[in-house]
Amino acid sequence: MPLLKDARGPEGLRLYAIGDVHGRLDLLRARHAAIATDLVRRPVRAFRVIHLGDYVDRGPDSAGVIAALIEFCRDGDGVCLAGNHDVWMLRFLAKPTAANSAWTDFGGVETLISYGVSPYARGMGLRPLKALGKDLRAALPPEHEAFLRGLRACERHGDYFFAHAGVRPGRALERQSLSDLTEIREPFLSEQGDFGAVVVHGHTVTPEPCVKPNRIGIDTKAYASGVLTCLVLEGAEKGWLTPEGYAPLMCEA
Ligand SMILES: [Mn+2]
Repeated sequence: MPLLKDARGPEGLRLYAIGDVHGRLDLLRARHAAIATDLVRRPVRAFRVIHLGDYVDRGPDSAGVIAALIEFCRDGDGVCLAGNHDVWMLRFLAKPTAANSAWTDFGGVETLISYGVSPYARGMGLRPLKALGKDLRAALPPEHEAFLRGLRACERHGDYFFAHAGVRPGRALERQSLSDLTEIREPFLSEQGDFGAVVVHGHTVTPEPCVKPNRIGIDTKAYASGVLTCLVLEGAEKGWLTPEGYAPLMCEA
């Protein structure tokens, strides 16, 4: 399987991959607008916008992000992969107990607020998890829950494999587990070998996109940095969507 410098996507299909959004509706909207502009400037037969997961938590408007993604993906040109935060939210919804408190501990509080649920007791700590779960259940529109349940674990196009966190080295791409696809860091990040495709992922924050011969990481911590990275792949071409437009990726990898 080719490494990045020789990797190719399917002919005639432009792939846009967007990193971890984490409640930043403003940045997601700007990215979608930039894609629309790019498609006018550089028309293409077909395109697909692959969102790499972690739509909720940390940033201010998770509810708005989910509503925008539902709308954006309606016409079939967009797809949304599952991130660990999205999975955690669903688990909390199903069972709001200490076993699933990773969600409220790592940014879920902001998501609750975005759905109009107040997470704190007056001047005190978090309200009981059970009560939060009940209020979230009441506040969450059914189509938002259906969106979260419908997230895909991964997607492959040509020589590229897309997943939120990465893959387990040594295991076939078709046999990866949901927990690895949505949560893995090591030994994926240090692996220098060929995964069977170039893996495009988010989840692990880097100040700049991380371009390696066997993977591209594009989580640039949008919720805090304001930079929501968008990778563009088309045939043998690789590049970025910058505020100024399309910029080719110089690739020695
Ligand atoms: Mn993540």
